[in-house]
Amino acid sequence: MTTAFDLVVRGGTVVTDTETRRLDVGVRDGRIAALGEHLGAAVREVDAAGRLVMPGGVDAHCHIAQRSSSGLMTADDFFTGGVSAACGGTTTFVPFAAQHRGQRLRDVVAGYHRAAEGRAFIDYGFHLIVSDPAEAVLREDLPDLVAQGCPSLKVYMTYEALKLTDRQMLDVFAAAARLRAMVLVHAENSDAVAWQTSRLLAAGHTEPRHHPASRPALAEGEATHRAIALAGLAGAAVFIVHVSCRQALAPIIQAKAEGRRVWAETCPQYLLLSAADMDRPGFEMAKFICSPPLRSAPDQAALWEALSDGTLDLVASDHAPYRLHDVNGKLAHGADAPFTSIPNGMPGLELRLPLLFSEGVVKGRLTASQFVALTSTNPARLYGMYPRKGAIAVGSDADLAVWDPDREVVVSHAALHDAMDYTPFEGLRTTGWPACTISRGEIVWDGRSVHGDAGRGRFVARAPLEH
Ligand code: DUC
Ligand code: ZN
Ligand code: ZN
Repeated sequence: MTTAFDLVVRGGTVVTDTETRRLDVGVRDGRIAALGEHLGAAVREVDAAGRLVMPGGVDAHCHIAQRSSSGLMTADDFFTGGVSAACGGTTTFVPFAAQHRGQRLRDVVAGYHRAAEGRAFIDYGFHLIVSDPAEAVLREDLPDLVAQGCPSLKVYMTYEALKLTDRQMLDVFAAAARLRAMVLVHAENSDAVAWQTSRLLAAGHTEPRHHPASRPALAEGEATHRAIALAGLAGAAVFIVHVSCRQALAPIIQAKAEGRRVWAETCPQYLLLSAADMDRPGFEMAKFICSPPLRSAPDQAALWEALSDGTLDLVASDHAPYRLHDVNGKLAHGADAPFTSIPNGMPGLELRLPLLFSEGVVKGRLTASQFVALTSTNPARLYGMYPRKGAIAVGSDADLAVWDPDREVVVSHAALHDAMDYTPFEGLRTTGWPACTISRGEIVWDGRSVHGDAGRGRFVARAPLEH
C-alpha cells in the first residue's frame, strides 16, 4: 500500500495565532503537505487525541555557545541547548553572534557558524551583537551579513565592554534602517546603574540580594525612552528586549500609540519571579542575578496585561546559562564576590512554553491563540522566518509542539535537558507540557526520549523587514 504521507498527526486540535480547529496534519519531506479531517495513511502516525497541536516554539532571545566579554563560555552549546529547547516544545531559536571590540563582525559570525555546524539539534539563526560599530563593520560586514540571512542586531546601552554611546547608536540605527534590519536594544542607563552601584558598594551592600537595587526601573525606563527616540531620529525599527517593568512599558505604549516601528518582548522570569525570590541563604541568591533584574509584583501584573493587550509582542527565554556551582559560571570570582562580578543571566529555554502555558493559558490570562502568537508566530514574523516557521500551513516546515494541556508537572532541574545545574523555577507546579515535539517532520522528543543527532539542526536564512 502506498502512503500519502511520511507522518500524520491525527485527531488533535490545531491552534494557530488566529484559530483553533480539529484537523489532522499531514507531513511530507519535512513540510506540512495537507491539513484536513481524516487524512490518508502515513508511514508514521502521532495520536493527538486530546492534544493541542501548535507551531513549534520560536525562541528569539537566547545565548548559546557565547563567550562573554570577560571570557566565560555559556554552559549550553548548539546541541545541549537545542535538545533542551526541543524537550520544551521549541523548534527554532535565534541566539547571538557576539562581537567583542576590535573584531570584525564577519569573522565573529563565521565562528558561530562553525560552533553550530555539526552540533545544532534544532534550526537556528543568529542575531548579531554590535559592540564596536567601526566604519568597516557598518559599511561592509553588516550589509553582507544581512544579505546572508542575519537581518537583526543587538546593541547595549550598559556594560563597559559592550555599551555604545548615543552617537554610535544613531550610526547603527541609520545603517540598520538602510538595510531594513531590526535593532534589538538592551535598554538600561549605564551611568545611572554605575552611580547607584557605587552607593551600594560604599555602604557595604555587596551581596547578590542588592543587585536589583543597583539597576533601578527608572534607569530601564529612561533608556527605553531614549532608544525609541534615537531609533525614530534615524528612521530605524527598534525592538526592546527583556522588558521587566512598568517604567519601560510606558514609552513602548506611547510609541505604539503613535504608530512608531517599535516592538518589545518580556521573559518568563519577569512574569513569574520577583526580587523577593532572591531572599535565599548564601550564594543561592546568585541564581537570580540577571539584567535587567527581577522586579516587583505590580511589574509582573503590568507585564501580563501588556502581553494580553498587544503592548508586548513576544515572550523569549533570554536563556543565559551560567552554572551556579562552577568556576566557569556564577562562581567565577568566588562565593564571596560582590554582585558586580557575578555573571548575569539565568536558564529558561526548556521551560519557556510550559511556564507561559501554565501561568498564561491555564490561569486565563491569555488565550491559546495568544500563546501561539507570543511564543511562535510573532517572533517568526518579526525576524523574517514566517511562514516557514511559526505557522501551521501547507508548505510550512513541519515544526510542531503536540501539547498535553492537562499534564501536571512540578518543575525539577533533574528532569530538564540543559547543561545547567539549576533552574530558578524549581518546585513550581505547572499544568501543560509537550507530549511530543516535531522538527521538520521528525519526532525529536516523544515525551520520554530525545531522538536525532547533533548536526540535524539547520541555519535559517532570515528575510529583512518589509519596510
Ligand atoms: N542581557 C541579556 O540579554 N542577557 C543576559 C544578560 C544581559 O545583560
Ligand atoms: Zn540584554
Ligand atoms: Zn540576553
